[in-house]
Amino acid sequence: MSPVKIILLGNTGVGKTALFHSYTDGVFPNEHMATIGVDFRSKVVGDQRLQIWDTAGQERYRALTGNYLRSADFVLLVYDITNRESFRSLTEWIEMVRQFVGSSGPRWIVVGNKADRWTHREVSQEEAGIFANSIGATVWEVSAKMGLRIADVFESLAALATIATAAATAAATATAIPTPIARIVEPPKSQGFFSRLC
Ligand SMILES: Nc1nc2c(ncn2[C@@H]2O[C@H](COP(=O)(O)OP(=O)(O)O)[C@@H](O)[C@H]2O)c(=O)[nH]1
Ligand SMILES: [Mg+2]
Repeated sequence: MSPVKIILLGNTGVGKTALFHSYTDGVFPNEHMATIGVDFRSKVVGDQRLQIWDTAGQERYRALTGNYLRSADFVLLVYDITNRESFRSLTEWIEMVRQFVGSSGPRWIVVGNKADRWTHREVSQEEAGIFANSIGATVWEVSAKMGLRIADVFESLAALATIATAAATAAATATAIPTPIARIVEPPKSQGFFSRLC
């Protein structure tokens, strides 16, 4: 089965690399590790293999990131709940993706990171919900640092991918059925084998 391709996008410093390591290694990286270009890891969840791509938010890497967007199944739009600018930038990230993939783009998931710092919150859950709704996305508040809801986010994507695969298989089967049925119900020809026996 082909992997479910998931790409993390968002401004530098929102915690994409921390989310990536928190989920794939189960540890929160102690030091800020500058991401160069892109990095990916795979993880098996149930019957799905997730391929998760971490990207650098710097302007100069955006063109590079674009090459990885066309085959993405899901884009995680990551912002920092304590940084309004990172939330505001999500519309620019969406625009950037659309430039590469057009309107038939990937499914969006809005992820507000650093929920452990909720006392410094600059983005309310309500506005994040309204924004996510406007782009047909689900929304999560997580903390890479505390490991809060990180696995839930990725497992929900595996579940969505399983549903999508089942729906695609059902659709393919449904279109394959009419031909044999049409042959079975076809009335026997009068000049056939049986009519000659009589
Ligand atoms: N308090 C808190 N800090 C975080 C969290 N996730 C990441 N950070 C910190 O935010 C900074 C930027 O994280 P990084 O993963 O490098 O961000 P990236 O540029 O989006 O990849 C680092 O100092 C991280 O330790 C979190 O959930 N809570
Ligand atoms: Mg990074």
